[in-house]
Amino acid sequence: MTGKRTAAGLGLGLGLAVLTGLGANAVARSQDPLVISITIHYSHFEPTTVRVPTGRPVTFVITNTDPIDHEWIVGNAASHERHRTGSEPVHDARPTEISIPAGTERRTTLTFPAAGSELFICHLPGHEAYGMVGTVAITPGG
Ligand SMILES: [Cu+2]
Repeated sequence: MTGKRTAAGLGLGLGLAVLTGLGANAVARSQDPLVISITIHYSHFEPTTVRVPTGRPVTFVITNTDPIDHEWIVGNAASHERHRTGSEPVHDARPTEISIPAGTERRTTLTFPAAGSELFICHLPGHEAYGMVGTVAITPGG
């Protein structure tokens, strides 16, 4: 019993060590991921604009309340153009491309290096035209 608890504690410790990078406690707090929740309802994102700072991990918690599957793909204009003509049915390998099956929640953590704006779009057929588009506004972080 105690052996199991110790192993779990070790795993947690290792996870925290990874999250805080080089173990510099002074900066650990500002490097904790910022959590942003996005809900999908009636094939629309809510909110449609989210604001993030540069250089800080951001965990997006995306909840699909619809009875159909959706995607959340974030990137610049070029990456979206690639997805409009692409044929990948399911996304899981990249943190910028998430498939959210009907009635489920998915999380992804990203860091935006440069200020500016990117779009998040569902590229399933017809969904972008229906309005499944949102904006990530990226401002210089402290
Ligand atoms: Cu969709």
